[in-house]
Amino acid sequence: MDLYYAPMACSFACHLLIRESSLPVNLIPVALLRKQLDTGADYFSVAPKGQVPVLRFDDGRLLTENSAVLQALARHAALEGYGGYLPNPGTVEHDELLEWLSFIGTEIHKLCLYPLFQRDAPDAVKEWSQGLLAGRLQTVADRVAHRPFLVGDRFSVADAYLAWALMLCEQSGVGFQGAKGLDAYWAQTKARPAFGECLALEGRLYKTLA
Ligand SMILES: N[C@@H](CCC(=O)N[C@@H](CS)C(=O)NCC(=O)O)C(=O)O
Repeated sequence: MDLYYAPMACSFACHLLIRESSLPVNLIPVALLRKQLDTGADYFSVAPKGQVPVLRFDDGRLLTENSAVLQALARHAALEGYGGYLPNPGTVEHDELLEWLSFIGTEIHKLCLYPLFQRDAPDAVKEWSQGLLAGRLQTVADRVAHRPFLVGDRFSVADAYLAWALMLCEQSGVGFQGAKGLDAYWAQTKARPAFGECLALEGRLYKTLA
């Protein structure tokens, strides 16, 4: 399997899950602004949406959309003996996992962070999306204020997606917009060895590719 990813982009969540689970996946960096691979190939020729993440299975099938890719990676990790990143369908935890993936994907990622970091977004749009971010971050903070994980009792794909969003807020200087209750959760997420490895690798790559 191949994962197309871009440094510090939302594909960080997939990269993190791959390192957490030791799933053997080739990581293929994309220069997202130029829509180019390091071979010089046009990224649109691989991925018509021009976005990351994209997962390519060994039979050539492509899967896009972070929530779908994260769940597919977690299912493959379980088949390889590294389960637990995705609760079983039909359980309360699975319902809650879908709820949080959707909240992070739509409310935090696309509503707030995407416009905030789009170079061509008008300043008024950036201000508006930053204004909304505080409330969205407070919603996740309320959830994790007294628990180590978003869902159930172990790190899941929802925590991987949230880890990316919080990492971007912190690294960019946007911060947590006054959201209260994230400190313990964020400290233990950042302390995960796989998180540190992803951040170091993507931080280096960002300087050359972005
Ligand atoms: N709906 C997609 C959105 C993915 C997305 O926004 N990816 C961003 C990076 S965080 C991207 O590829 N941006 C480049 C672009 O939109 O042209 C998903 O959930 O995976």
